[in-house]
Amino acid sequence: MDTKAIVFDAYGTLFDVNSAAEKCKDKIGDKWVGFANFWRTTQLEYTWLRSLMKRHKDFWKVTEDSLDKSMKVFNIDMNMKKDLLNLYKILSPYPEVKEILGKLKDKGFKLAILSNGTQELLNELVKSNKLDNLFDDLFSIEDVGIYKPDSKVYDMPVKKYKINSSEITFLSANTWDVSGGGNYGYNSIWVNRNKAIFDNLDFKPKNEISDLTHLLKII
Ligand code: LAC
Repeated sequence: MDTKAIVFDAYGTLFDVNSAAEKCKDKIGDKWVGFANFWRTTQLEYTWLRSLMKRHKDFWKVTEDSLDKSMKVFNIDMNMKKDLLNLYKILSPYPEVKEILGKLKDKGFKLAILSNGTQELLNELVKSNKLDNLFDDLFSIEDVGIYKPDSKVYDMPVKKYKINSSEITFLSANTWDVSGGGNYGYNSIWVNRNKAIFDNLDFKPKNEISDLTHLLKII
């Protein structure tokens, strides 16, 4: 495998998207998991629908719009909206992330994030978690104005680093994003943290890992 750059999805792959709702679970109650999953699914649906409708709105506004609907569906006190949004800006990374990124950097790999998030959101996520010195680039889809899995998004690191798509190892926990990057030509690896089932979208990753620690053995 001739990897020149390792590119990571952000939400769900490096950062735990459920951690905002989890931090409010005392107030939300047992339904917090269902609510968190519904919020995430709605948020992603809005990105795909807006791309297809050519009605782009940035990821922060989409996150707020999808939260608003999810709070209504799950009958959650609207006074919590601000707290949930503020927590979404500082989502926690998964436990192994910092150590593994440090080891990959020491091995000399170029490291980047490629995400639906705005530049401001990505900056805040890495800064608040003290990961900002580990990345060469934080690529935001705002630079191309359309969401994943449009190929313009996956083009960004290829153009910047002037390398072939197959020289990029791309990691995502989101099955559709693994397929998007894989169909584009990346060496796409699925971070299957929750023993999920893969999609049928004309791409199967050669590698599936349960968390980032396994990446060190295959890269
Ligand atoms: C992202 C979403 C897809 O970070 O997780 O782009």
